[in-house]
Amino acid sequence: MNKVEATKLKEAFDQDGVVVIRNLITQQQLDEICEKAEMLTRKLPKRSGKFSNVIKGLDRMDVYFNDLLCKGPQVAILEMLLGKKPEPTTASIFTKDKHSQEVHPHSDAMKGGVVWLAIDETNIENGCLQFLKGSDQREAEFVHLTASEPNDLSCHPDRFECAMDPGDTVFFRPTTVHWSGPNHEGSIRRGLNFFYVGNP
Ligand SMILES: O=C(O)CCC(=O)C(=O)O
Repeated sequence: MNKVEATKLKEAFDQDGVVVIRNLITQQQLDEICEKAEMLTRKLPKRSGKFSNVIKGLDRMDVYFNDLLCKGPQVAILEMLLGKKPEPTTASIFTKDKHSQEVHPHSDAMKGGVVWLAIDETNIENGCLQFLKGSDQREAEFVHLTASEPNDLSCHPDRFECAMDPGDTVFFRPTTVHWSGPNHEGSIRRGLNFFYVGNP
């Protein structure tokens, strides 16, 4: 990314609290990430119920994910966007292959940044991420939202539907309201999520 592109990206991030970079990670890297994640998650006991499709702490289970969290290509970009060094918290995988696995509108934390890497193609049909642009600058208005309670923001004028191809990566402030709807298709929709919110 050259200086002009970086400046434009930072301007968009400062205005909207969310930006997408297309094709940040190659298919070869994605295949490696998938293989490592599958090896780890296969060993874990099966869970059921709300958010059992989310596996946090991959960085503590395997040094590969810790390296990715601390030294992956997203880190320098996030540093440029935030204007300071990101403080790594955890890496998680969000798998969605069922209608019921929707995540309602919420914010994650008060400071830092979040990076979400698309492993599979994601669109409105299989429950892509959606955002309210600029909501990070209106925290008080959205403070009541929680991921476990439905709140219909589908007609909100600032809604941004974040359809992505594998390797595309979205950067957002934890206070930018976001959610993901049901997976109507049943096709697998995985995202690797890197939190940089310090010690929340
Ligand atoms: O991957 C998803 O569906 C939701 C991700 C999310 O809500 C988050 O990163 O806080």
